[in-house]
Amino acid sequence: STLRSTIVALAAALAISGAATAIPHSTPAFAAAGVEDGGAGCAVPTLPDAGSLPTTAKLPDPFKKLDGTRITTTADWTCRREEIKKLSEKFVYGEKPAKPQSVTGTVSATNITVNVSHQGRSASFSASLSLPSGTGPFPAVVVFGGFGADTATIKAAGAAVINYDPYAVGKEGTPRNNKQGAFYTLYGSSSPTGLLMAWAWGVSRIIDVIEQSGGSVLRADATGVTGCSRFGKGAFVTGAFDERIALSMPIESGSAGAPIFRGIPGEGAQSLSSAYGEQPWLGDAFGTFTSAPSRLPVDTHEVVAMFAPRGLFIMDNPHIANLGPRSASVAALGGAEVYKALGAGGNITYWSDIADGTHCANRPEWRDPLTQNIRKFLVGNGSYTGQMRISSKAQGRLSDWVDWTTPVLGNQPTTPPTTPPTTPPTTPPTTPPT
Ligand code: MCU
Repeated sequence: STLRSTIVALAAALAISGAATAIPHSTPAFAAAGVEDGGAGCAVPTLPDAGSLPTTAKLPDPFKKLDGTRITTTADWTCRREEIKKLSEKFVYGEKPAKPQSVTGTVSATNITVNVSHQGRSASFSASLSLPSGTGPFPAVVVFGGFGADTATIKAAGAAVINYDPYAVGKEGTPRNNKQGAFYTLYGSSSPTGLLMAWAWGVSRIIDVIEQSGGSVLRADATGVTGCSRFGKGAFVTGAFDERIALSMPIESGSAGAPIFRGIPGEGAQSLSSAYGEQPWLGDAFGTFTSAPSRLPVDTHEVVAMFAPRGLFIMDNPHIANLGPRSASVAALGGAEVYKALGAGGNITYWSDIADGTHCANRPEWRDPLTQNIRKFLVGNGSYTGQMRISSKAQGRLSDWVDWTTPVLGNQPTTPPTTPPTTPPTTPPTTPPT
């Protein structure tokens, strides 16, 4: 189609212009920003009311601002991203509060403790830490829950593993009007914010503690996040909403994770009402959209875009339609258009080309891209180029879902990090296992 060839032509043009500003491969191509939300200062217009949203069968245009005009420069992305953030907080996940009044804690070689307090309410949680071999300070990957992530490969690639128990921050099994866990201790058990965003907030507070710890054990500028299934949903939301996270690796996340909401009913994935009702993962406000996702003013391709230009490696399982892998591939392809427009098309990978259909299995196909992504975005010694490795079993077609084209953005720098990226360690990487 015309649209498809336009996108291809634009992508080619961008690939050429991108080559002129090549970044040395010995440093991460794009360091994470030093702040959780670089667009916090943007003046976002009033958001629409839930009751007045039009039905839009196709995916919203990620480049189109709330005022109806499209962004024209890469610098414009910061405030457009903030609009997407606010829309997805209001209609999908619930609000993520900024850093509370007090965050304190410790980082030892084996443990991280976090104490938070806000307006007279306090809570604490901790996470065990497992260091790789070699000499620190190390990058670290926050691993949600105890399954599905290949922690051996993460450590062999040179990153520490932070074992995060999301249930300490947001418990499952509670009704929406009596949510529990550290987040809800601070913000109230009837907070409309869902568990995924509560979990995301908890990871952000761990990063606060790492930042404040003096940097002898862990590097604050090299944090990753991963998890499988419900914890893949958590890893997806966590990485999207904290720009300090340099690499996010959601695995088989399913409905309420990466898949476009609009594609889930047609694909026969876990229904939106099932995902909304099973656990309070999504925010309370999502309740009015479970049977009308085409009224959402935002979809997950734009949540994917919120990661840009940071590292994103989405792992998915094409053998289980309930996970919505076709809809997840559309989210990745749609979000990748924003990566390309920012000149960072090589920073996103979607990989569902795997043999074993077992949910959350340890997969040989992902070992190499996992290692490569960790080296590039966390350790700082890699030169991996991201790819769309979509299984023929569950291939979404972006052209079925979009009626917008990808703009050529003016050549302003992308959101500059507030602090210069740290010089990567000069020690050679440890030899990977064979
Ligand atoms: C894919 O994630 C979920 C799924 O949404 C749930 O319906 C099911 O109960 O659990 C999956 C999961 O977390 O498996 C470990």
